[in-house]
Amino acid sequence: MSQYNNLVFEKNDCIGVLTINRPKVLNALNRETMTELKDLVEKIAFDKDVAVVVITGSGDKSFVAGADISEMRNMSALDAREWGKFSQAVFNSIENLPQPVIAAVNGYALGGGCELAMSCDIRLASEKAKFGQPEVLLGVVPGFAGTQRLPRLIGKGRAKELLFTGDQIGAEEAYRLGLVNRVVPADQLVTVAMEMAKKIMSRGPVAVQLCKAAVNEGLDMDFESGQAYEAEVFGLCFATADQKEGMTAFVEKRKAQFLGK
Ligand code: CO8
Repeated sequence: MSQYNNLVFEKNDCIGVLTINRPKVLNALNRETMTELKDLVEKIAFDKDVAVVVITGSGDKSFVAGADISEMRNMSALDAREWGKFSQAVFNSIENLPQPVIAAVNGYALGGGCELAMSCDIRLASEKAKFGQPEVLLGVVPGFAGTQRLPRLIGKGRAKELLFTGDQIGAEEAYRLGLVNRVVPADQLVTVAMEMAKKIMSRGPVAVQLCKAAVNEGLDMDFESGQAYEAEVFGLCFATADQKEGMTAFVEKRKAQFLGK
């Protein structure tokens, strides 16, 4: 599946590793990359050989240093609006992939890079990673849902400080704010991401996907509707082989062998 100019996608024992690959511009997202990302994510959604996705950036300096400023600078207002809408939809499709998605943030995650990381389910940061929404330094606002996902992740006040100042923060500060799940030494980032992916894969795969759906859908609902949705999903689990296997294995004091159905 690596027919892309700006993406590399490799499958490793049902872990799909997606690398944004424009290292000369610190993996900045241009239209071609975003279009490739849309295509690849659509394929991954239906790929039964991909149980977990890891997204990272090429090279040791940057995850993604934002949208491509050179390409964007001369856009008309209407083009910029369409570019923003298109990219928001691509990031939504990542957030809503059935499979869990781990961002392995190996360096700069600025602007669209921070927004890409936030559309993933879990963020692991190298100790060298830097996060920020520097759009106001360029005279614009975040356009790939940063004004929406950042406050939902770290709270309104802290998000506003980052959005208004455009300051970059290091990995430890990002961890303190709740923007990342874990900070790991740079040379262990991919290993830790793969270990986490393997651990998630060893759990009931249908249950993991339904957990993701319940959290994502539920957060867009009022609490009672979210609970009702959870009850439906909980019931649905009892129509799966994985539920029978998981509970039987517990009673029989053995490790469950899930089939993912
Ligand atoms: N776009 C295009 N090129 C970039 C970008 C980028 N976002 N980031 C880096 N590059 C390029 C540089 O121009 C440079 O190219 P060249 O070698 O040809 O001069 C190369 O990558 C290496 O970068 P630097 O020499 O600048 O490397 P440094 O180590 O000195 O600095 C930084 C690294 C701090 C990451 C610096 O490159 C930087 O500040 N980059 C821009 C970060 C930024 O502002 N990102 C936000 C962009 S805006 C955005 O993402 C959201 C916009 C919303 C879109 C809404 C739809 C319309």
